[in-house]
Amino acid sequence: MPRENIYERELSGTKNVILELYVIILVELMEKWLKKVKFETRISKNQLQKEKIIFVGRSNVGKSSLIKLLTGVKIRIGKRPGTTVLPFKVKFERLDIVDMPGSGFMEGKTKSIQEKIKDFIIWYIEENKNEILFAVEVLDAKMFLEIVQRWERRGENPIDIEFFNFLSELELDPIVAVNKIDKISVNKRSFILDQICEKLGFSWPWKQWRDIIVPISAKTGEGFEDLWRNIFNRLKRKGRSDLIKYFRKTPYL
Ligand SMILES: Nc1nc2c(ncn2[C@@H]2O[C@H](COP(=O)(O)OP(=O)(O)OP(=O)(O)O)[C@@H](O)[C@H]2O)c(=O)[nH]1
Ligand SMILES: [Mg+2]
Repeated sequence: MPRENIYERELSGTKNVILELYVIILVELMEKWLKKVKFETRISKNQLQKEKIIFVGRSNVGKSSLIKLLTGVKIRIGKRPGTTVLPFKVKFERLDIVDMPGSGFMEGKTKSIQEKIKDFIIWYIEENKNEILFAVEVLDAKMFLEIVQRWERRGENPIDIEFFNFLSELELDPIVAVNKIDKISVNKRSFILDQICEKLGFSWPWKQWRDIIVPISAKTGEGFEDLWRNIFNRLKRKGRSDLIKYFRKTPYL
C-alpha cells in the first residue's frame, strides 16, 4: 500500500477515536446531569416550583441567540452546531428560560448520540411538563425545507415536524420562531413561510397563523415585536402576564 494511504488511514482512525471519546464523555455528562436533575426534582417537589419556558430546535438554528435578543442575558452562542449540549437555564426569580440542546446535532455522523439527545429532550419535557408554560420551537428559515426534504427522501420523520407535533400534543402551545429570516430575500419570504406552514400541517397563507408562526431574525431584530406579542399573549392565557417583565421591550442586539 502506498505510504500516503497508510498515513491517511491512520489519520482517519485517530479522528474516529477522538470522536468516539467525545461521544462517550458527552453521554456520561448527560447521564450525570440526569441523575442530578432527578435528585433535584425529588427534593424540590414540596418547594415552590418556578415556571419554565423552553426553547427547542435543531442545533445552530439560533435558540441561544433568540433568548439573548429577548432577555439581554449574555448566553453562549456558537458558530458551530452543538454549542448548548445540556439544558441551560436563564434564571429569573420566578421564571426559568430553558435553552435546550440542539436536536439533530452532528448530523449524519453519530446516529446513536442524536437519538440519545432526542430521547433526553423528550424525557426532560415530559418530566417538567407541569411547570412549562409554553414552548418556543426555533427553525432555520433557510435550512428547514432542505433538511425536511432530505429526511423525507430517506423515509424518515423530520425531527422538526416530530417535535412540533410532540409539543402540540403535550399542549405546550408552541410558538414557531422561523429564525434567520434575514437570509431570505424579501420577495421569497411568503413562499418559504407558506411551505413551512404546509409541512407543519397548516393551510396557506401563513399570515393567518401569525399567533403561531413568527418570522424573525436574531441578527437584525426584525420580527421582534411579533415574537414579544406572542410571548405576552401566551403568558396572559396562562394567567402569568406578570412574567413579561423578564423580557425586553426592545431587541437586545
Ligand atoms: N444570519 C443570522 N445568523 C444567526 C441568526 N441567529 C443566530 N445566528 C447565528 O447562528 C449561529 C448559531 O447560533 P446559536 O444561537 O448558538 O444557535 P443554537 O440554536 O443555540 O445552537 P446550539 O447551541 O448548537 O443548539 C451563530 O453563529 C449565530 O450568530 C439570525 O437570525 N441570522
Ligand atoms: Mg445554543
